[in-house]
Amino acid sequence: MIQKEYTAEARLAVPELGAVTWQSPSNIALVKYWGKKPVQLPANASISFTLKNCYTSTKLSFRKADERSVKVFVDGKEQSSFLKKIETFFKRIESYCPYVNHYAFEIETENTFPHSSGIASSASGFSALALCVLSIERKAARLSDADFYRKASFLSRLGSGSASRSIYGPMAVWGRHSNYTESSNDFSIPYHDVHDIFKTYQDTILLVDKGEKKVSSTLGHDLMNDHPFSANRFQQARNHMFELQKILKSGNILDFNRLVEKEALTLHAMMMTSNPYFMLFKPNTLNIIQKIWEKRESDNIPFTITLDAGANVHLLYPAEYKQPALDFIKDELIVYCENEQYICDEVGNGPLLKTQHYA
Ligand code: 2P0
Repeated sequence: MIQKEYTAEARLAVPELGAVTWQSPSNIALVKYWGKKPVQLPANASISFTLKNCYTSTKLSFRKADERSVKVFVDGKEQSSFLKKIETFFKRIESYCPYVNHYAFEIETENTFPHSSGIASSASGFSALALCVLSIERKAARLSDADFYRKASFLSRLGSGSASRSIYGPMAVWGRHSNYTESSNDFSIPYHDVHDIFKTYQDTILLVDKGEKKVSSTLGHDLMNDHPFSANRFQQARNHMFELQKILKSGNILDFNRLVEKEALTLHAMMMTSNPYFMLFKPNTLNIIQKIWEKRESDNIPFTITLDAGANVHLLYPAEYKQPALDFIKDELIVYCENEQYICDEVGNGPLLKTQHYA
């Protein structure tokens, strides 16, 4: 279904040429999106921390042309391997942004985090690209800021579901949930009803395995369609969204830890029990989790782990525990990280417009 409110006029006076650069962050889900319906609609609502240091910078240059063409440069080198996903994105958005059919595009993109590090680059990458594309429309259509970000989230979702959440900081909710006013399956909304402690949260990402994933997230989502536990899982996620709302407001870290870890382990349990089953955990994923749980017990530090669709462990904690956390990582966890690598990140405020010019 084409939704009229997201559709630009076909005869919009968009610029002849120009270039725009956006910086957009990755995010880490606390209640996970795992399972979807066509096109890019979530089976359950999800909520995430927007990150600060892990981001994609994308410059989109455009010049009017008879038909669309796209070139992609990653770290300055032309890369055709991303073209298929990007073309699918343009195909999905062309009914909402008809002007994309009449430009020659050049996309220059780079990430602050290492390539193939297992950090979700589709979230930062597609949100940055969607923001660039929509910037072409913004002036001509006189979009308000609120409408601009909402449509950017809508378009990002069509590139990658989790990308819709990267548009807003410090937290974002994607998917309709009766307890979250104005939440929608079509786009994310910013979430601010959060105790100050959670606004200081650190996310240190322990890189266990930087290799290419054996099973893509898109396939993992598909496997939820015939999953024997899917109905229970989606109900659990809905309940978790309800419970987390109260926890975020109250600042109860112990309840936060229990819920966030249950979500992470359930995500991977779904993978291990789908048909065909698969496992993204590595031995060092478990080694790290065990060590963190022991440390939490012995030193009474409120560490929490969460996981994305991969082997890396996200260690979450309030900023006041940064030094003990970094000491602990250096002393005890780094041995389990590939090439001793980890990334220090924290909750951030969302995308930034870096440059723009139009003619
Ligand atoms: C999430 N993940 O909520 C979940 C948890 C990974 C684990 O969304 O097919 O790249 O592009 O919509 O968004 C990763 O899946 O999937 C993901 P598509 P996406 O962040």
